[in-house]
Amino acid sequence: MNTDKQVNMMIGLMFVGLFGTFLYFLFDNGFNAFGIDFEGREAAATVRQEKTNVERGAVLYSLNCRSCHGIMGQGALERAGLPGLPLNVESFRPGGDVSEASVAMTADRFNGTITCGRVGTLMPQWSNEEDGALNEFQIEQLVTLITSEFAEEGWEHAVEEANHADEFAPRKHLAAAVGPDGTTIELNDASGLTLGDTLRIGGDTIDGAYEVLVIVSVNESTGSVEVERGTNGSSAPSHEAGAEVYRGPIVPPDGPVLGLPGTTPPCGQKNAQPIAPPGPAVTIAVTGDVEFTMGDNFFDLDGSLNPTLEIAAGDTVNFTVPNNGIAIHNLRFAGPDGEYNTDDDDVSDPAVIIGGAQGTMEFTLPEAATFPYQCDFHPLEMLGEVTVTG
Ligand code: HEC
Ligand SMILES: [Cu+2]
Repeated sequence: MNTDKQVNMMIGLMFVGLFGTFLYFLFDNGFNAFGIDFEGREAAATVRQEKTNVERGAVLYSLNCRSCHGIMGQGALERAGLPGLPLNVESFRPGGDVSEASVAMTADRFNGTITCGRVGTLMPQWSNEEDGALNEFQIEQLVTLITSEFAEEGWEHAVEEANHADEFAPRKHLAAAVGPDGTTIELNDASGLTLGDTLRIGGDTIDGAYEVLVIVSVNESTGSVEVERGTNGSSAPSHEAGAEVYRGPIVPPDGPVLGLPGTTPPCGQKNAQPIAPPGPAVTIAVTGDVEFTMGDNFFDLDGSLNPTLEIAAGDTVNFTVPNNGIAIHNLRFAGPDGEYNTDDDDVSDPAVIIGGAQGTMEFTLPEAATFPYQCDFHPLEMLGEVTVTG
């Protein structure tokens, strides 16, 4: 080999080496060129870590939180009467017009709420340091489930966990279809059922609504089970043959409310204050454009809390309902039938108003009536009456 050839080869090898280093640099740091978007090693590791945390958060959620916040994390939107607020909410996670700053604030606040609980509500403290069941990493995983860009996958995982926990062994399914009014369901196997317990049909996926049924009587030899339909805040649609039947959802505890007077609330918080206005509610006649403010947790019309609203029959009232609080609220009129969640309800638009946002509701009723109003998320604290005068 002559010297020229050797030099050329050296130069060649040097280029190969440099190019290799360059490729490794790209691999390590990521690049976005020629229509190729490669994340880089570190970014990929961060994504993996976050997805793992979301998944762990979903498992923890299913074990500890779904009794109050629902199988799908949608609280009272999922099933009337669930005491927990919706946590599976788009405005809690990045995307759309939700800024990173607002997600960071949500994450911070929720970390505090989960750690210390919320005085005056059923939300307990979870931190080990406050005698709760979770350590700080687990609390962070739950916050990540709610506020991650991968939250949707996380909530799907939470539903799978719940379904797995609630399925019978061996599994049960409807042996025949049942309509909305049917009070007997036919099961492939009716063994091992307890009178008074609940069953669930539906909710196999995150998009599926579900019904909760109470077991009234069981005929094990035929597989027929007499049930009460559409209980626990659910409604009763028809179900197809083959639909899986799960154990009913875990019942939320009805107490204790955190930090009642005479107890020591966690994290040095103040005791819960009674928020119901003293004495009978004030009656206020409203007409035209009305600002009906919501706080944590009360309605407020010009300084009167949870007032009785008097409206003339046939009059149109345009309510604006700003949420000046931090928790989610809404406004729902039961309508002339006096029952919530029926066709004649009026509900604010949007039906979930987050802190700082506002909703609207137009109301007209041609005839006289008296019925209650409430916030779906705080039905024991945010409630009052509407009198439509003829
Ligand atoms: C005993 C019922 C109950 C359980 C169990 C429960 N929560 Fe709650 N949680 C509530 C209630 C009630 C509220 C709403 C308080 C209010 O009205 O402001 C709440 C509020 C919250 C909030 C604040 C939401 C907001 O918009 O301000 C977060 C976050 C939360 N819970 C997370 C969790 C997590 C995570 C778990 C499981 C580790 C859990 N909760 C278990 C009842 C519960
Ligand atoms: Cu409310």
